[in-house]
Amino acid sequence: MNIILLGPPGAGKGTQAAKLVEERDMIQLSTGDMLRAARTSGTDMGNKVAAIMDAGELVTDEIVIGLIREQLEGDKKGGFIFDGFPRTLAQADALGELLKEQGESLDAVIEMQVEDDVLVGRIVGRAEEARAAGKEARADDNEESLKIRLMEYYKKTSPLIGYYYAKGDLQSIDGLASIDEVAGSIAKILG
Ligand code: B4P
Repeated sequence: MNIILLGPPGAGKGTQAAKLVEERDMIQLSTGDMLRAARTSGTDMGNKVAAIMDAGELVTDEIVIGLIREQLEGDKKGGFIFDGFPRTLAQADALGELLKEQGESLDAVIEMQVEDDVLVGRIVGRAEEARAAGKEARADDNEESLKIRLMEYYKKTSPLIGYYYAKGDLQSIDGLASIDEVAGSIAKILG
């Protein structure tokens, strides 16, 4: 089973993907995590990526599609959870092609709906929690970068809702509920 978790920053995509990995032996492909790993590599690509992410903008399609392509060639276990990918129409088209090349298909696109003011509260809350624990907060977890992340989402990612709806793949759920309730809604879709 291959699924996409779609939603604005802080919608809980990473949180739910981690639960699915535990419960269903699926593979989480989080482009956010891959890019955060790349930025610590000290390479030219890593430095370029760091500046884009900290500003809250989207990294280029070419880089992100390349990262996903590499992962699809490995072990597939219980299937892939695409967490934070695709984020543009070009990425969605590329994913369709990549899955076809692997003889795979998409089983569901789950849109997690959460209002903007709640997203701001979650992201700022995560940054405060990290600092309280003596850790460094994510460089893009601040109100200024979040404004840009939300603008990027509405401009470049939200068109994917119509794209997958037209293909008959879209399922929308309430992402405002508790983490366990959201997990329950996803479980109902996946069966
Ligand atoms: P990501 O790492 O994908 O992060 P995100 O969208 O901010 O978070 P997510 O929705 O996973 O929320 P989470 O579960 O963490 O992207 C970061 C950056 O990477 C992007 O801005 C971009 O620059 C770059 N990037 C990534 N993918 C890209 C792509 N495909 N193309 C181009 N650029 C790309 O949850 C957030 C918080 O909410 C947590 O504290 C969590 O505990 C809390 N929470 C979650 N669910 C909750 C619930 N139900 N109730 C209460 N709190 C909840």
